[in-house]
Amino acid sequence: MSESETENRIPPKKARSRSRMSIDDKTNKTLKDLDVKTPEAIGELFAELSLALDSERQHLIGEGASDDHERAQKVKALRDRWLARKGGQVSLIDENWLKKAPKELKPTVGRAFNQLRQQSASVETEQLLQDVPIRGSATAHPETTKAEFGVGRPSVDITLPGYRRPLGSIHPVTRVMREIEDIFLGLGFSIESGPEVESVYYSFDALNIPESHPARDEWDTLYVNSETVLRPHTSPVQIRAMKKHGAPLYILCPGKAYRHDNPDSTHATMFHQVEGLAVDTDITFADLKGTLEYFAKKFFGDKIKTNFSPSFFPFTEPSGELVISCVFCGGEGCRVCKESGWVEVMGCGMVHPEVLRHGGIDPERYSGWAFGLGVERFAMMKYDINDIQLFHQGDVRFLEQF
Ligand code: FA5
Repeated sequence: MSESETENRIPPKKARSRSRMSIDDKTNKTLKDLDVKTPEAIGELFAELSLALDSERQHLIGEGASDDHERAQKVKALRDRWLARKGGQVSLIDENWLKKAPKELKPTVGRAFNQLRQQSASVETEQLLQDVPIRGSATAHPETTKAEFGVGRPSVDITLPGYRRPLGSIHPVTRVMREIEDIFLGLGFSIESGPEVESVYYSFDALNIPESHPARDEWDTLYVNSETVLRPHTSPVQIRAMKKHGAPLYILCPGKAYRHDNPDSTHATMFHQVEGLAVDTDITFADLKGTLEYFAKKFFGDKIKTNFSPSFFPFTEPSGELVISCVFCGGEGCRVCKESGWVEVMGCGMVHPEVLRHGGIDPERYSGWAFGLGVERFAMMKYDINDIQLFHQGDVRFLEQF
């Protein structure tokens, strides 16, 4: 290796220290300070500047901006860094390098400077605004944004959350009805349904309530004509199911019922009932008690105590009411349970032999139990709601709580 080759490979001391300087350091010095004396060294120096300009511009484009405001700020910062009249890189080069260049190097510096000035047009505000994208913008290229909306107008931001349609929720009555169904489905019962516009025969006569019977008044309802009514309870489904399936039979009949009751906090003219019916050989009142006690504990919780009080329904004999310890006071006594500690929750009893006969089932061979409960009243106890009317008013503020 010759000496001259060695000299070429090791840069002079000043050149070495120059290579460690930042661009700003260099543009604040003269070519003389930088020990730049040859056209090659000038070429290298401007090449370095050109590279810096391009990489800073590319960096900004790659980084993008989160919105128009940020883009305008970033664009201005880069533009000013290179093109500001006072202190911009181009202006400093003009002042420190070109104007102070030795005569013999001026043409070389001038040419290189002109090239850099042309290149620096790429950091002019208008140009940069086109090139720097807004992150997440639906517009693939900011050029399109400019063409479509004009510079400065916001483009579509696909990162913004969309408009959500509010999701509905299951109505508390439906929720409670399904909960009751689930408990009985688990016991092997199946679901049965019947018409809401029902014949007088199925609503009353077949249930052992002849026309002259005073109990018809109790279930006074809306008559469509003399033969047809809006059913006042779900019990007609019992007869229809017995006729359809025969015995043995274990069914649950959820559905609407209608009565000519004055609306108040516990009465509605339309409400929901769930009817239960079990018909088999050797069915006794003990089966009824055991099943309803199991159901009440499943629905209201294990702490609930159950009891039965005598009652009357024309279609059951004997008849009763399932009574549970008050869910509000735990049996201590409160306004809801009228200080008794107990509340009646559903009518029930052993299916009357006449009713089995109307259903085409031999009462000598089969026996059965039945119950009927009001779903709204169960929901009121479950969710501590004090007005039945709330269920039917469709107020979203009430319904969205479930
Ligand atoms: C009956 O409707 C019987 N069919 C129940 C039955 C079936 C007994 C099978 C025996 C064997 P009752 O009229 O008590 O019974 O009504 C049953 C339940 O419906 C009541 O406990 C109550 O929770 C509810 N209910 C009655 N009327 C209304 C009303 N106007 N608004 C809201 N719920 C009501």
